[in-house]
Amino acid sequence: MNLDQLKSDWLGRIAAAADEAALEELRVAALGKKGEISLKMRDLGGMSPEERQVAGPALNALKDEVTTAIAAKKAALGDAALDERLKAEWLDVTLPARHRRVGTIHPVSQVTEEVTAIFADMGFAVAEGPQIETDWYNFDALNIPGHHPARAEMDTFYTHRAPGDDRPPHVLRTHTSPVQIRHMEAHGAPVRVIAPGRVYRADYDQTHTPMFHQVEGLAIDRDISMANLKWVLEEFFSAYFGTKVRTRFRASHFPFTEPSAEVDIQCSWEGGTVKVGEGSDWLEVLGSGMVHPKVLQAANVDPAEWQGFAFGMGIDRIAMLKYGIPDLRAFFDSDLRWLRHYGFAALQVPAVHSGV
Ligand code: 2U9
Repeated sequence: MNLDQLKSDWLGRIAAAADEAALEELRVAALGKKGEISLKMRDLGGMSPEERQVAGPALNALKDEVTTAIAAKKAALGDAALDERLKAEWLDVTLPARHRRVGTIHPVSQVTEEVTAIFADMGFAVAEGPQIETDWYNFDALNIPGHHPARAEMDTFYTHRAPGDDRPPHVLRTHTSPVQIRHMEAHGAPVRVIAPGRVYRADYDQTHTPMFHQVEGLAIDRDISMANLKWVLEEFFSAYFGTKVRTRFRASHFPFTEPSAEVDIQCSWEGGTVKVGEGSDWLEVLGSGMVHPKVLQAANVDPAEWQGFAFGMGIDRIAMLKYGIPDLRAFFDSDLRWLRHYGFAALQVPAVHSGV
């Protein structure tokens, strides 16, 4: 047998293999169980020892060479296939990214976060409740009985009742006060909560929208006074506006507080713009007072043991003041240009109010 011929035959066929499948076929044909080289190895058994001594090592060397050539060809075919893929599948990472519009945080959301963080710092938790209320929670519990002019003044939205359904109608809450009644009913005293959220009044002009946002606060304990109220409010406004803000209390009247006070903050008017925390003018921003004993009673809190203050202010209003937004109605127009201009980035920026 001519091993040199056999070797150059196989090496030539291996070198010419077009792909990995063809190469595998060659491997089986040469080295498989019934492969040409394997069969020749089997023939060694029929040889004389002298013949075998010559043919054995020569056949083994041939087998090794063919095995090595197949492995080398396999690696070369793999490299070539990878080169082909790399050529076909390239990606230009320097191309500009596809433009994506990013949303903004609405000023009302931003300010609600700021207000919540400042009051949280003073130990106030956030309470929430339904926006559709019974007239008991919205009015009666707050010492606003059926005949009280405040019910008419508030321009309340009433839900529709089918003819014959004589249950009292529900209302869209006109303030967040019912939240605090529910909170006292559920948890009793002492209390330290704020209630931010949407409220509804049938009113629409340059300074009123039928839906707006309030934050109310309630602190009930054994010895809470108007002095605590004044400190908390000055602390709040100073943190919110980022400068020392003085407050002025004017006697007022609300059904749910006694005594009651409207609160003004110090400001200046120059060139048609208002600046908070400086000057000698005053701007009304808030209503407040000591919670009326009848209101505590309605919420099952004993007014002989507990007392405290409450306050309420418009979130939209203080957002306009801090961020110089001129028209309230634009808040709820969903105009993208307005939202991009007055909206906030969703990044958590370290600040007094952000808790970072
Ligand atoms: C309970 C008891 C009393 C909340 C209060 C005001 C005064 C007030 C207005 C501010 C501007 C509403 O958004 S606004 O129009 N609010 O003047 N709110 S005292 O009194 C409460 C609340 C809850 C249980």
